[in-house]
Amino acid sequence: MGREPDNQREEIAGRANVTDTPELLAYYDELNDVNAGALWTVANKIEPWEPQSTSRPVLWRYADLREKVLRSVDLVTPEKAGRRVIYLNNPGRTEFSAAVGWIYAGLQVMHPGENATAHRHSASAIRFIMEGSGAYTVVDGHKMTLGKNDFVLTPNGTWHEHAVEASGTPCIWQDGLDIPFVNAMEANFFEVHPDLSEPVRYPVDDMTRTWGNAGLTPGGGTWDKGYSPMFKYQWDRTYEALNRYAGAVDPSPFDGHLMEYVNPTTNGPVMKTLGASMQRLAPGEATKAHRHTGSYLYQVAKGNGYSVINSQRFDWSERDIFCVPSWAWHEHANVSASDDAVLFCLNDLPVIRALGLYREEALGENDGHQPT
Ligand code: GTQ
Repeated sequence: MGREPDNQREEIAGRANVTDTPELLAYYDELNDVNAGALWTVANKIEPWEPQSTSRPVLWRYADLREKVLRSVDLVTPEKAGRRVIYLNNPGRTEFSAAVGWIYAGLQVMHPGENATAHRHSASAIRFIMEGSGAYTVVDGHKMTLGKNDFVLTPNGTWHEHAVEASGTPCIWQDGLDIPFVNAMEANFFEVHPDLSEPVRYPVDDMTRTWGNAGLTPGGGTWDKGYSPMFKYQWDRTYEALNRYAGAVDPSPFDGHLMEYVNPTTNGPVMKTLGASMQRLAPGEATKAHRHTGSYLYQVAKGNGYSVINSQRFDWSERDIFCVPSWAWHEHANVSASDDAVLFCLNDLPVIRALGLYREEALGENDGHQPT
């Protein structure tokens, strides 16, 4: 059971290299009978030389998904579904309903006048708005209007509900949660709000207006929760910040101009488990290949280009989503000669960094590009 066949032996000092014998096989059966096993039968598998992600690099084209997502509106109500979401199912991670690594993601669709009931859970969530107008989310009584490319937090333990105003249009946004991770930690609780909804208790978008003032923070303000009080990061300001940054310093050869969303009270990640960034590639810019630990789910916020992930090329355009599994080589290119390309990225870097597991490597000494 779970035993390495002989061919997983490695002829390297310090690695498991035991030849099966009838006596050993009988011994393994005896160990199995008492819920035990010999380490050398699994060692080379459970201690790989380097991370072995089972996630596949995948591109989810919006052109393929959009019509299917919209069709769910005719098939189920949000009341019956709880949340009407089509999730991204990485073929290597179907067992965990993960898009990549331990990250879940889905596309949630809501029509004007519809709402999803208030709930809270141990998992932390983000929204990234894809299309439509009139959508809003209420997080612990703070109502946030949702516009295209806005980035919104629903930290773990906060009550949240989503809706689209009757005067709005059909809306689609990406949900991203650490559900697979919290389940892996066997720590996931879920509660439906006793009233199915929470009253709005603050002025609309108050958290962004309070905490989102570049370089200025409320005097004497105290915020000691483990997540950012700025629940919504608005696209226009994000894009402006990226452009200011790009005008001030040279791009990184690996990332172009990349900025991380931060908790304004700590300058650290927005939540304890999930981080996010926005990355600008100038017209014609192509990055060099590198790889690092952590799982990454990109959404194209603007522009057209391609990424090469473990030597596989994926061509993308606005609203497409793709993943870079842990330790996969990757590089990005903007194919436009006149327009910039901007990539939103959800990741598990806060966990990787907090646990001391971050590692990074550049490809080769030459020009640093992978063969395709
Ligand atoms: O709205 O918090 O796509 O709990 C999946 C699970 C969204 C949410 C999802 C969830 C949510």
